[in-house]
Amino acid sequence: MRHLTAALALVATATLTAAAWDPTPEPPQSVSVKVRPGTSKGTGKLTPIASADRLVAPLGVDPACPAKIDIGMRSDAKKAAYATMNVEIDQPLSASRSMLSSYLPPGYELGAKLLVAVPPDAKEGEYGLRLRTSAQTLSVPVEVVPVDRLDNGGNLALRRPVTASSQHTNANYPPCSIADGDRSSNGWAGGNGWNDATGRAWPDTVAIALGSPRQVSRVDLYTLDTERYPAATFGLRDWDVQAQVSGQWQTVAQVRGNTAGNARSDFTPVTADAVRIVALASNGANDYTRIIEVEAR
Ligand SMILES: [Ca+2]
Repeated sequence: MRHLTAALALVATATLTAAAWDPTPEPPQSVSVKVRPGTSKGTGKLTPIASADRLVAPLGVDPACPAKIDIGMRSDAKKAAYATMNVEIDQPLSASRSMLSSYLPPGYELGAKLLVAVPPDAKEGEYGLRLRTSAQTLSVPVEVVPVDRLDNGGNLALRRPVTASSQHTNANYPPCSIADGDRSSNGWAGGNGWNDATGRAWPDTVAIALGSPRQVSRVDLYTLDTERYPAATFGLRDWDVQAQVSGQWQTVAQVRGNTAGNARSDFTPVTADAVRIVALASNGANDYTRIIEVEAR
């Protein structure tokens, strides 16, 4: 049980660190391996698993916010054993790990986040990602697409360039994470949200360039909000929504007294080159700005 205990200890360490008053910083992404119990089918197989059957990896985005997918393996062995899965990816793409391994009891799943980096000179097209155990290979096609041709679901901010007034020394809170398409607070401290670097100093700003002038009439902001870190304590409270129109920033909406995980602002349509959040106050805990995602429509 030594390896499983070690893996569980890593999860426990992450939880303990997160329990501190200041949720910043937390352990790096490389330790986010999770073991989940289940019932073994007793087939003796070790099955690779992935959270999606394909991965879209945008081309030309900030390398601090690579494409990501949950991968793992499931043991249907009769007895506990040391399990290994190899991760292969076609060049010139690169993956954040080449292997996943752990001591796994029967019926258990091991999961981890896989980051897929696309170099700026990569050609668009489909690439192979293969998750290989001794029993089976799972292929997950990776589609490399320029940002202009991403299916953005109407969100004009998706994968566009982000600039912030400050950046935390911990690299797990990059500004580009507020436009990476992941609204979930569960990825906090795992590269899925921006934490500014100036506690108790306001305002903080974060801007998303839209690539070209676009009509915008709605901005949705997702702030940190989990059971452990509720928005009413750790989230953003007061902010202005601004739009850059012909080079000038205009305030188009204001949010005050927010205690929810997300807030929608609707306003008279403007043709904007960029949208910006001017953060004015958080709900107390250490007075940082913590934003998970900003969407513009
Ligand atoms: Ca995000």
